[in-house]
Amino acid sequence: MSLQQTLAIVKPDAVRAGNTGHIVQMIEDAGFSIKNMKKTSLTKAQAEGFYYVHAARPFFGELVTFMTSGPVVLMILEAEDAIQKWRDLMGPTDATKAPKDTVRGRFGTSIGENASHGSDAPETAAFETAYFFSCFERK
Ligand code: 3AN
Repeated sequence: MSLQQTLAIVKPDAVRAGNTGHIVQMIEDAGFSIKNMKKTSLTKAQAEGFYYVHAARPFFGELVTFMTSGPVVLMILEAEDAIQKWRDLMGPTDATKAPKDTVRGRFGTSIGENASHGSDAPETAAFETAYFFSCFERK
């Protein structure tokens, strides 16, 4: 497996609760290199575009409302097998079922408010990193 990049988001629930620093520490302790990081607030259009694959899902409106409810922290993480490695560190989507040593297990509260996002495949990682960062910001 070669070096990969993936997009990580600290979601509004975790930023609001003051958990950004704890999550960044978990990321660094796990050996990821943080290639870039920025705090921003997503517009409705940005959130809808980011989650376009879920547009037909019943929870889409709720997801967009939540993702625009406060600031997020966006990061490009780099590591060997970064996509799977970050998903393993986050834990499963439903935070109530996530092990307590994962990001979602520690800081999430439900399936919707689950503290973090991570790309799920090389194609989505390419789309998602480029959605928020230019090629010059990914070196
Ligand atoms: P993951 O982020 O673990 O890859 P996806 O891609 O299935 O999960 O879902 C995208 C996001 O949509 C999740 N992070 C979660 O916050 C939200 N979500 C998924 N399922 C539900 C649901 N049943 N109700 C509310 N929000 C959901």
